[in-house]
Amino acid sequence: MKPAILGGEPAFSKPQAVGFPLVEPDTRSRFHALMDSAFERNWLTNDGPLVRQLEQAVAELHGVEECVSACNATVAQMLALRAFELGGEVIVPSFTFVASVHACAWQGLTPVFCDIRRQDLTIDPAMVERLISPRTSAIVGVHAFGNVCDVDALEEIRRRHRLRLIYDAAHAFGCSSGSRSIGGFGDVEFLSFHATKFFSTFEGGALLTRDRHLAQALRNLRNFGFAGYDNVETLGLNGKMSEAAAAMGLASLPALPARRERLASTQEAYRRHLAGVPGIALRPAGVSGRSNYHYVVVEVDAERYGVTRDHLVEALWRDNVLVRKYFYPGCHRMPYYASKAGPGPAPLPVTDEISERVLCLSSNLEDVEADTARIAALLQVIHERAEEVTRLCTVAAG
Ligand code: T4K
Repeated sequence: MKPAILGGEPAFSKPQAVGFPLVEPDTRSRFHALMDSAFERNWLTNDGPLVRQLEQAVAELHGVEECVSACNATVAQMLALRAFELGGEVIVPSFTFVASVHACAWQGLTPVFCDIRRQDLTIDPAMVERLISPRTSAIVGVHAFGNVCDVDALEEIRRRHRLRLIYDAAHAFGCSSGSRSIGGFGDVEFLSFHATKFFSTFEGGALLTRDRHLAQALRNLRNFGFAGYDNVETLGLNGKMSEAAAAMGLASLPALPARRERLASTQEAYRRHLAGVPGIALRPAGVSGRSNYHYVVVEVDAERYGVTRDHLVEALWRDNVLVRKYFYPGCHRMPYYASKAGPGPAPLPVTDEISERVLCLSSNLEDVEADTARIAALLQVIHERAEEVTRLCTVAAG
């Protein structure tokens, strides 16, 4: 096999994406039937029956009392932060999708960046403790790649310091910590139903909580702050999910168990095929408990592998393997946050190191066994011809 960067034909004729929508033939027909029902009712949004049905299904799936849907996870997080009327500082990991931090900044809160733990890439409770100041009002933990945070340690810190605790569960649909499902941890957790997620409603998200009063406040906030007709009690926004989005969700739900199984076997196949490639380590999924196996995360040890993570990404893209550098750079290194006045964040050595080394592999493969073998073979040849690959990448970069 000759990688495309060395002059070979691309290993894949079609792009192999990291995230991908789940649209089985049955999903389409269910979606169309549900949309027909919405058209017949002539009810397309504003807390419609499909939205309610989806909320109930997602709540039951996670064993939690309340599910409040939203138009996406970013807005869901903003609603949660607003519901608690937070001010001051929020402790948030830098190693996350930038939305987790932006949602805080949009609420006028100051994000205080925290490092992650090497073993599961989730927020480091020991450092959270050190970052708490008199201005701290909340902690946002991120269940990165479906690994659930150290919820017990964070709960203990939150109680002792009387803080709010919010979990970004954008990656963690159906995941657990031991035998405890996500959904009931902290004050509230929020999911993303973006098209590239394990479970999708095109765009969408939801807040899960055990607190009935909080759920009602969130429902009011997502509907412009209305508490009944003509009665605006709070500064709300439009965070509603449409019936079309809910129809997509309801149509997709039955396919989830098979999707999870397929993703689990994809991880397993990658593990087997990548085992012999020097300097490439598949990060374990489900460190905390049950996983949805949606993200296949690989760590590149450039010294042993011979090619840097960035050059590897460049080479794989030439072969139509559209791997992604989730999450690079750490949010604290993004120009918007790095340019903020002030002393700057505390050193975040694990975030800095990990964000230079990880990448997510394609998991939308037609033939799991053959395609993971082909991607692993590409990685092996790129390693064997490291010098040439590096030279060609460097030349291309100018
Ligand atoms: N917190 C965390 C930890 C998150 O990861 C995210 C979002 C959020 C919060 C916020 O959630 P939302 O507000 O979005 O609900 C993507 C997603 O847009 C974003 O939702 C996701 N995380 C993030 C990790 O990935 P991009 O800019 O990298 O996506 P994009 O357009 O490059 O697509 C990724 C791959 O998926 C491509 O290779 C193409 C493929 N794809 C994409 C779409 C949209 C498809 O095959 N079909 C599609 O329809 O951000």
